[in-house]
Amino acid sequence: HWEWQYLDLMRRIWERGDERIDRTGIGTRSIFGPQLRFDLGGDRVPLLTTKRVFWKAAAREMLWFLTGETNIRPLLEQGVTIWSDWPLAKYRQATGTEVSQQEFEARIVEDEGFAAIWGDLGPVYGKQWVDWPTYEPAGEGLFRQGPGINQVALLIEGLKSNPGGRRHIVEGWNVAELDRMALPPCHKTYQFHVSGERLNCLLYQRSCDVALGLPFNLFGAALLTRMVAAQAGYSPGELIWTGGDTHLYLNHAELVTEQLVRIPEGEPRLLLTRQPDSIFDYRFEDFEVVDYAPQGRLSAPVAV
Ligand code: DHF
Ligand code: TMP
Repeated sequence: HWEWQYLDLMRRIWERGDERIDRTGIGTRSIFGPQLRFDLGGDRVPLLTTKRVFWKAAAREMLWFLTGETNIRPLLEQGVTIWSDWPLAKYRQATGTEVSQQEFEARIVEDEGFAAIWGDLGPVYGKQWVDWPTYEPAGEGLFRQGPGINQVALLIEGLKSNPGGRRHIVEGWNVAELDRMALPPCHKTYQFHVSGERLNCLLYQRSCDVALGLPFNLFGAALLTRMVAAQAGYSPGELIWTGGDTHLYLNHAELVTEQLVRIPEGEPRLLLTRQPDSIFDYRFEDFEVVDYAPQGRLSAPVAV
């Protein structure tokens, strides 16, 4: 079962990872540079069965990236709260108030002006993916903003016109704008590769929270690859995931201990039930996961 790769990674980090102090102050055990491989053929999807993964939130997040949106408001309108902690921390720090997460989220949804100020994550994934900023010379050593670059649209075109290309990349790491992002991108580089009729994807994730982030990131990458393949006219191939600093937070001990005694079972599948004209026209209702009967939910605190 493919999921042993995930569980083995988790065990290896927990038993043999270097203990280190991280940005959040929680502390992690960490290894550098592991890889996971998964075959997306036959509609198979890397969705963990040893705990319930909220794939619907991951799917809505991926669609949100494709809209170019960087404000958490549209996510919250759909009940997706995975990005709330970072704007909330900023708001609490700036105002010195102890607003609850629920109150903060409700205010973002109800108050557009408030959301514009406090709900934005800066130029993160969506912005870089579909509207990477450019600059044009405007004379006298000055520059003005040029038209944004839609990397995802160019990717689809490139895959169709030049299957042998070695430059099929979507990049989130805009060095010049990192300091304006709430979090610099973790799943920062997606490279695609055509092999016969099949489309492979390699995701490089510079930093990976194996217990909370990785299950979402694997599903997200699989969904993106499926949409790109469908739009460029290929069948889904292999998903290869590579991590940089790949870690478990020390306060995830309970989750790790419980998950490592569970046995993977079943083979969930992801169906794309409609073929829209463009990759930007997918709707949440176009995705269906079948044969997913995971073991119970395992929750753990997220390090902010
Ligand atoms: N920071 C850290 N420390 N780890 C992350 O995984 C992470 N992920 C981010 C932003 N910053 C991060 C964006 N993605 C959850 C999952 C993904 C995610 C953020 C949070 C999460 O809390 N998952 C829980 C609850 C899911 C839910 O209620 O929908 C889980 O049990 O999977
Ligand atoms: P860092 O920016 O200091 O590396 O912290 C980011 C943390 O968030 C780190 O634990 C990795 C985790 N993360 C994921 O694992 N997946 C994600 O998609 C995101 C956004 C973050």
